[in-house]
Amino acid sequence: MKARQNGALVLTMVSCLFLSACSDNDDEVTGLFPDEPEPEIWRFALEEIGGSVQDAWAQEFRRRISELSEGQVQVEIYPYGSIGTSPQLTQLVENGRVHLAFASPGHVADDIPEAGIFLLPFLFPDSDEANRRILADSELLALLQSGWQDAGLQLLDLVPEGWMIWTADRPIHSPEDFTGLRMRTMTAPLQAEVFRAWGAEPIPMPYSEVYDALQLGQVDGQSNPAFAIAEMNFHEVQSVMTVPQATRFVASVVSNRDWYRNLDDNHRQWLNAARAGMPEFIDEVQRNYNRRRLQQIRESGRITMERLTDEQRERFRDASLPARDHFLNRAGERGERILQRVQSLAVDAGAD
Ligand code: 6CS
Repeated sequence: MKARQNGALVLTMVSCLFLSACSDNDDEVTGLFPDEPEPEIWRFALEEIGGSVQDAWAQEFRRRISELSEGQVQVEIYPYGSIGTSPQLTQLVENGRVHLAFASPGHVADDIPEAGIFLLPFLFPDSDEANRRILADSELLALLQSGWQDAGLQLLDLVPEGWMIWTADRPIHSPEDFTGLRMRTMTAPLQAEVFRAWGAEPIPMPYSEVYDALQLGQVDGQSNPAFAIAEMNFHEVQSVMTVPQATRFVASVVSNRDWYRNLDDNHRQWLNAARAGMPEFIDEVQRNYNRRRLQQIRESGRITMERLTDEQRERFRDASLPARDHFLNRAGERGERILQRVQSLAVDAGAD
């Protein structure tokens, strides 16, 4: 996103005080005739702009809910920039002003320490298929659900968005290369701890401010999946992209916990039916988006691309281990069970 567009995004976020002013909605209209029930509106806030992985998930969910409920439930989607930053969106769900939202661990782990599991590098397996099975594991989901519920949220889905790729103003082949590098991180302290363990100086900031900060030299690098780097145009203001294959970006779809509990049978059934099959749908979408946009970035010729060797990855893996202690300190006994469960599933995946 160009600096000018970014400025406009921040401006919209500040000036858009009324939820209804910035939604997009082209659903089938019901309730025009006196014997038809008024449609129920579910507000759904995204941490990403239109055309993103989160947007694809929300658009598909909206289509499914409208079809299943025959227009009785309409989903209003609020793309990033129309309401607030990620932590503000989570707060809006917690206090019931928004029904549904995306909540990425990189932000929400501040509130929900258990979410920090997704920020730990070199923990989840390299295989996409094995990873999908881990994200669907019922024992793991039950442990995570308790963490989300403690924060007043219902965890509805985990959404894979692709491998995180580092972009920077220099090559990064070893933890030493991070020395003195000001790395933009998401706002949860654990993400900062990961980059600190690698030797970088972490600078937490909202997504909407990253392009300008990179362009103005306030930070030297950032980390995000390829589709996000392309749609936010970070590659225009960076020199080197490094694929470490260290951390996958996994977002959560959340609702207000009490709103979910109080749904009547019909509405809960529609919600659950709409979610069925979404993991397969979105995994295919994210793989296409990431492949296509990485190709576009390559063709732009604006940035060099590098992939770490197995030996280089091993050094980053070893250097990242102190971050696991930070996770355990914050997430406590439940965090330990979550870590053990993921480790045992990852070992099983390796044995396949
Ligand atoms: O870097 C971030 O803050 C954001 N990145 C993505 C891919 N999604 C949402 C998140 O807030």
